[in-house]
Amino acid sequence: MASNGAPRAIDLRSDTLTQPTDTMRRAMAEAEVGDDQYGEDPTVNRLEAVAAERLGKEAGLFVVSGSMGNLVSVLAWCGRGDEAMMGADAHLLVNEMGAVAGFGGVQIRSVPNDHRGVLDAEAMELTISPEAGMFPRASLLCLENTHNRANGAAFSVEAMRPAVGVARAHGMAVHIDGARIFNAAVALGVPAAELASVADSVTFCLSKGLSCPVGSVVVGSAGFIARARRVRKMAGGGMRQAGILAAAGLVALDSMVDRLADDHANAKRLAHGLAGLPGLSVAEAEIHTNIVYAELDGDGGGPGLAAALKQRGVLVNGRFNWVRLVTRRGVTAEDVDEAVDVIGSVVREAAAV
Ligand code: TLP
Repeated sequence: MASNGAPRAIDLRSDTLTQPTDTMRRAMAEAEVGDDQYGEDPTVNRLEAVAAERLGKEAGLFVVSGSMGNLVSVLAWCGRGDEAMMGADAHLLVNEMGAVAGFGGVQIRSVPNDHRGVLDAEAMELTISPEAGMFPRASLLCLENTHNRANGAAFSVEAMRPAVGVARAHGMAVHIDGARIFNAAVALGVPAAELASVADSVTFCLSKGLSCPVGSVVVGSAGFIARARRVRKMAGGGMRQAGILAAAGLVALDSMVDRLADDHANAKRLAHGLAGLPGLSVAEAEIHTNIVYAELDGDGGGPGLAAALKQRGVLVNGRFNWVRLVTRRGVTAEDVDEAVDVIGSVVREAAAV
């Protein structure tokens, strides 16, 4: 039961729904704080330093969200009219309100990515314009690791190398939207710093599987972070006694990374359960982190299935012909089994009519 007496929903809409832990709440209450815009919040300063160290970079910048981290990164690398190249399914392109164009005059140049989120390096090569008077300048490549729209695909350094190689050959900087880079690191069994090593900058989120209430961190060289800090201020993202929030981030980096493996095991369990159901396709063998897409036969059934499941207490996101299910702290293996039972009964009923 939920606290209001209603039956508890199994909420698989996103890992952004994680609640802060008791340890986080205590750390937040006790955090030593100061005015971050004077560089005087010791807890923010510590979080930025720890995050940079974990990702193998010189410096870090605490921002309110993953979207803001990507925005300040792109604007710190690109001038107005420059191109930021990325896959057609990139979160930065599809889900971030066109912010880099809206605020920074940056043109997004999309290149095809396959269903695993892998960029077509040949298409990149053909898309990058020569350095001549009438073409936009391709300044930045943005990768996404894990890839949200590709069943949370995790990319090793080897998997990122072809696209990065093209970018480097053309003098482009490389940014990773690593909202879930720690999921990638855990799934691949490598340090996050190894994955970050191919890039000049990385944004990662504290407020998803890592369970913080708010926040992301951008990391990169000291010079890049100084530019990003100015853009953050321009975007209204300067903070004051933000150590209250950063304190949760320190707890997350210290103690919430390894447990992401539980979410990955639950996602595999979920994909296995869904793969046997009629009318749904799930790429079971491709689930390595915490995101599962189930495609419906036919067109446009995603929102209808999400609405039918909501009636039965299972919350998922549905668009077009798919539903997305995300595992996270607070969703147990039993919840997964129950959700599969509910989804099974709904799709079987639909198949029977
Ligand atoms: N993703 C959210 C929604 O916006 C879709 C989710 O529920 O998955 N990069 C990636 C790869 C993301 O998945 C997200 C959030 C972000 C950036 C933006 O992070 P926030 O929500 O903190 O701005």
